[in-house]
Amino acid sequence: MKTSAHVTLVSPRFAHRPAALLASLSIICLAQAGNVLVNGSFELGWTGWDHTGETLLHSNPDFVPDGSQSAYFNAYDQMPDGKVSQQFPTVPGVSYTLEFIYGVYTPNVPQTQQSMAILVEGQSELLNQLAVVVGGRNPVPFVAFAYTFTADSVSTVLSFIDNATYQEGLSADAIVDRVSVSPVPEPAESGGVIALAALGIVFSLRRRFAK
Ligand SMILES: [Ca+2]
Repeated sequence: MKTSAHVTLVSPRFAHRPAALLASLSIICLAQAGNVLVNGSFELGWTGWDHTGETLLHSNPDFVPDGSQSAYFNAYDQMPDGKVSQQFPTVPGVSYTLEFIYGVYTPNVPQTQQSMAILVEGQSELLNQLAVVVGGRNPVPFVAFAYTFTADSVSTVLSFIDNATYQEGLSADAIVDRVSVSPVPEPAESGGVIALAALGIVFSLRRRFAK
């Protein structure tokens, strides 16, 4: 199973690094252009998503890193058993980038670490990772995560599963937003860039020999 991951802190450390934030957002925007998920930012409620356990939609701007709604896990100190899933079409053999924002609101116990299980299943299990963050408040320290997986069927299911214990879930709520799954650009597309570069070299050589 070939997977990779990177995380990007969205706030608040980017506050003094606007260029880094811009670069990060540019990458995310490019990836979201080919998003195969429906309603990845939960702006249409649960449309496209299945949800079980302690999950709800939140519209308080403090808990919404993208748009006007987010998926909220384990509110009101309930058992952290929430699961949010979406089934989406895939092309076997094609690699996809999964991106999302995850944060934990800890009003009383800052610095509490929590994790969310990330599961991607086609015919086989394609991705099984724990996204780990440190909670906080004012603002919630949201983190952008990215993983890649390669599809093995025409239909794939992505699931976010609250991984907190009951004790960890007390006074700590998880938030997921801006979820996207986008195909990784084919080599042919990057090949076009290489071809353009080669044309430039040929043009340059012609000019030199023409003198
Ligand atoms: Ca949203």
